[in-house]
Amino acid sequence: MTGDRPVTDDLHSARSDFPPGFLFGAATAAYQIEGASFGSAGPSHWDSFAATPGNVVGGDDGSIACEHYHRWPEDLDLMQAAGFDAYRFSTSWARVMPDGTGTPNPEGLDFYDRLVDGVLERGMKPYLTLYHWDLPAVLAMKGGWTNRDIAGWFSNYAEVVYDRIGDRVAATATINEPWCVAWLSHFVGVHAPGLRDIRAAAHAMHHVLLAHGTAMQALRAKGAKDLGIVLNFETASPATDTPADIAAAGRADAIFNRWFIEAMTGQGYPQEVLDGIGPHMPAGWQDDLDTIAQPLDWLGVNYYTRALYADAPDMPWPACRAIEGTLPKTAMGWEIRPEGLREFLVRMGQGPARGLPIYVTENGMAGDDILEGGALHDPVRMGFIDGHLAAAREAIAEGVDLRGFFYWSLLDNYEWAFGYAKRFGIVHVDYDTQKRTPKASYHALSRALAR
Ligand code: IFM
Repeated sequence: MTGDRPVTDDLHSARSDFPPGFLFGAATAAYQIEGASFGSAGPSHWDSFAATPGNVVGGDDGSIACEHYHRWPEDLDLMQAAGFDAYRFSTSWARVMPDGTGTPNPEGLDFYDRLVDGVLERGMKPYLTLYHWDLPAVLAMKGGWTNRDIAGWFSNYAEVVYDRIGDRVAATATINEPWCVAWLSHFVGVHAPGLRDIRAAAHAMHHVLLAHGTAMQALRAKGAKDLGIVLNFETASPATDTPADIAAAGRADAIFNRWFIEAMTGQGYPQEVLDGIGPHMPAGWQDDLDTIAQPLDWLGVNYYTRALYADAPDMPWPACRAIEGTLPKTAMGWEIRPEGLREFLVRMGQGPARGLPIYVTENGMAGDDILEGGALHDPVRMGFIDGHLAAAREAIAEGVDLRGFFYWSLLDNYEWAFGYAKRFGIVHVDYDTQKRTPKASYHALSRALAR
């Protein structure tokens, strides 16, 4: 068992346990599934990051991935057959605009046009994310997210995508997981562009929000509706109840869970983070706070796990050391703690996102999945899903305006620095043959959606 629930063949939750109109979906992202080598896409900074020895397990890249670029009808058929209501996907900036700016790639726009129509034809709602990390390499060479010009580059790209498919998508998120775009990629250094530089990180932490706000303004000016953003949240627990560890967890919480939502909802940046990165911020950042605080129509919450932090006075700011926890873990080594989902939904719904519809835009786990006799039994994932659906129901019972739940991910796919070594899908992908095999969790979810 896991996810704090006993495992049976069926999930405990059913569609009928959720409010009428609640959306169930699955999520993917362009670079992780499409195959970046198809359709005249330009190179992205993930291609160059992956081509650099030591960055990605096995040196894997997204050039072929799940070949969704060609196999999307089969993948959407799987979604439809499971009874999903919505498909969350991303457009690739490098596919749409190989040069980052300027003339779009007609093959790229045609692909997303067909995809959106395919989602609609199958009776599902398309949920678009404009940026899920495939920054055109040419823009990375100009400093990428550390360059203030990215606000204009991004909003031009957003307008191009809107002009082509904006009339048919149910909702649009500007950016997926700005914490990963900025902090994980420029401070921790494990995602492209792989920097470990507090000044670059501070600039990216600000510019990712400036780009969001600028694109929101540009899209609104075109009449776009249902605009939001997808943030990832991770519980930051103190390793002990000492004041020092509690303060360390507070710093981690401010970086991960407060910086983005507080700025976007007009509260400015948390002082706990400015204490560290303030001296490295771009000049005049205060003047951008109004642009950043554009009204949102909805908030996407991605939740996977929690982390434990101890004070580390021997280290520079933020002087936190991650401590291994003792809860059951996924194949990523991430602790399984469904109550964290309820906590974040309530924290957002009763706090900065009060009054906004909220979606769980990602939740899922990587498992040690093995195909046996053409089938894949993944009871741990079923327990994980069950536990998190129960947490979502509890949040709704506490008054959170939760409108939907997207499982991450539909397919096993390219898990960034882990290459193809981690499998999050409810559908198994054989990367040699591209054969898709629905896992037991897919079938269990499908039965739950029919009940
Ligand atoms: O695969 C990623 C996804 O791209 C963004 N959210 C977390 C997932 C699992 O690591």
